[in-house]
Amino acid sequence: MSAGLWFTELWEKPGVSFSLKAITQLWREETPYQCLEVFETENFGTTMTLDGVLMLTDRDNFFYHEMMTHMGLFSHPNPKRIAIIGGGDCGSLNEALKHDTVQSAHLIELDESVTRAAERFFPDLCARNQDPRVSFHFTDGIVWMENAPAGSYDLIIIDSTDPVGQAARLFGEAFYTACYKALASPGILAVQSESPFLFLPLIKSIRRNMRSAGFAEVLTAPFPQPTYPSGYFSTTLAAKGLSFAHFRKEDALKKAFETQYYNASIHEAALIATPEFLKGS
Ligand code: SPD
Repeated sequence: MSAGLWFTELWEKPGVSFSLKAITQLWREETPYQCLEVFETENFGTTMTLDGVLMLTDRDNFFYHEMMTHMGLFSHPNPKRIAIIGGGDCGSLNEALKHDTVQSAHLIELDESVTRAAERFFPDLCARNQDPRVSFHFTDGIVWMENAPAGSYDLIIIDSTDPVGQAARLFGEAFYTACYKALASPGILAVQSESPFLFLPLIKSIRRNMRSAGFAEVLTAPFPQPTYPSGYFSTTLAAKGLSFAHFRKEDALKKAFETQYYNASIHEAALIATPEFLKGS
């Protein structure tokens, strides 16, 4: 044990916790939706938590945001119109806007306070917020997708919190059906699908729900995420009118922007190197 200020995220089920040594608490706000806190930590930089659950740290958010965005963007032949549901910290938005093909990016976040805090404490993630391709919509993402014109997006990214409370609906068949309709063909839905090690039944239900919603192909790509429970996370993608086997490998190989984790080989590996325990779901 060691003294000082620690942030601890505790999960009664499956009985795990994760802690980061903090230097100071920079912000605490009861928003209309949740408790938003920002800490300066000893080794992971600035960290945002929502209702006691870690959302991102300066140091390791690149794994998550790069895999949540570039897998889908390089799997689509010409992704122009994208929507991000959640993702108010703007990390996924920042990555997606690195793609020149993107002509419009709608960020639909329920809690505006998350974006305001990100602008203040995570300026790097918000570096592209003034890009003319971006529009912010602080409203319910489920209602937004239910009302979206058919075929209006090429890629929808669900950068949500965990499937607890209201957010659980973002993992259900009804929502995926609304996304399916809002997607053009070809079109891709990319969702955060939690830890394959701790929450495999959830991943199976996500994949099942995607298929029931009409998506022909589903791909789960695991990746490291040191500060999420188990240190292992995943994104699950669903395809409408395309196959994940044919991603834009050449474009990924000569991408005109830097990444810290994603590259063409990581992408290819996700297609061919499925861990045994993830197969068959
Ligand atoms: N267990 C936490 C999972 C949170 C996933 N979303 C993080 C938001 C980062 N943009």
